[in-house]
Amino acid sequence: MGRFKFVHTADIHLGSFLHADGAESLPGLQELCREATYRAFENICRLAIQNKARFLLISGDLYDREARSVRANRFFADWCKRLADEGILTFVTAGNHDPVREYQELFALPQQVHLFSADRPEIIYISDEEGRNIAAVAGQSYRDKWEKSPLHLNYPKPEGDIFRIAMLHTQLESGKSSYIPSSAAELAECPDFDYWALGHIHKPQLIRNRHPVIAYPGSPQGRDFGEQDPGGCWLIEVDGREIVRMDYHITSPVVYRSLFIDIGCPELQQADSLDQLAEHMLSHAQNISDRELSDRETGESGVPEAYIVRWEIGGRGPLHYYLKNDLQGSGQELCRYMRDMLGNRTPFLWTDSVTVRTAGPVTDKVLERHPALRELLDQTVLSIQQDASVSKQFISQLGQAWDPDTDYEDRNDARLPLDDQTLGNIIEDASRLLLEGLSEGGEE
Ligand SMILES: [Mn+2]
Repeated sequence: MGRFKFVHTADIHLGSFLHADGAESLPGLQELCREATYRAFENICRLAIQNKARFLLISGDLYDREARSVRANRFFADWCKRLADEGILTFVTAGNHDPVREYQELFALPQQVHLFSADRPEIIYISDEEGRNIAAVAGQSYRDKWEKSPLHLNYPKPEGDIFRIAMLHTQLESGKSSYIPSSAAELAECPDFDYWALGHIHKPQLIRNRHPVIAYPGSPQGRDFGEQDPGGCWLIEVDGREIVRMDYHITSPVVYRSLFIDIGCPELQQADSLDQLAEHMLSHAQNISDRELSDRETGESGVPEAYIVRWEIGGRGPLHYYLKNDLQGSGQELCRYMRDMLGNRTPFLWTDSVTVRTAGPVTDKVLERHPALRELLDQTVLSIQQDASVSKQFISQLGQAWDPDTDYEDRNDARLPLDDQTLGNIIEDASRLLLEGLSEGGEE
């Protein structure tokens, strides 16, 4: 029985540019935003080499339609050669962002690389140094940006008592999915495979931790605030038909993070200037990156190198009176200050934006004095959150700018995505304005 290691990645979107507001003012950051997906892939290849992996699996979306470039092709070809020199095979299935119809490698790839066909399912056998088969990998590529048929149902059945892998780029949604309809239960029941190497969902997830194991590696480098977890890949060790070890390794040089500061927290309750708020933000930033670094036991050396941070200042407290006359201006000034203070440390932390959405403590007093008003307000908020028809009516009144369909793949860039958190913020702002209006009208 064979003992070997392999690496599983997907959704690299090689060549994509990371977005960070104001990055153009800092050449080092702009460079990092341009290089991050390349660096993440390089970290994956180095991990495979260091651990003497037998092969690397890329389960779709190696490239991104918009970002595909001569450089991305060259970079991939170069790394495939280095992997091949180390005896490491590379298996690629094309996904919805790099379907075979648009797929073209501009540089020759070594024969140790296999791109699965879109015409039919294939199965490839992998042998050890003595020529004995140790594993089989089944897969099929997307031909077009949508793949509505369950390709995996036609995967050939592997032969022999060896480790059997199926690669699949799927949303893991049964029914009418445009990205290979399938379900976790269906994959788990399939007796033909020991490991489902999935791709498409950008968040790392171990869907099933017992035989057959089902896992998404996630995107090795997030590209915006919708992808806040540090990304990486799976390093898996197999003995015969069993996975004996499975570790997630962080590979992303850049991590996106939303941070919330509550002006009602004990440290800020007595604050009497915006300096104290700025200081509080600085110490918060320090704690975040320190904690992240110490937790990162399986991270590759040198990652993450940078955090791109979006701050939200909220809650109720006296600091509101220092902010309220110019909420937007306060946010911009705090943003400028944080960029100046945090740009020169390692890992460095870049402030993308600061949004101020605070309320004065007076609103609490209004509510205390009018329990019926509190109840009415609470009821209204609850019914918007829980009653689908009320929620729909409320959203329709917000106007055409908002798009409640927040599916990552089919997003309409001309409209603003209205996710649950944004909707919650709008409701909170409306409640605050209502209460402030009441208190200014003599209620205090
Ligand atoms: Mn995809």
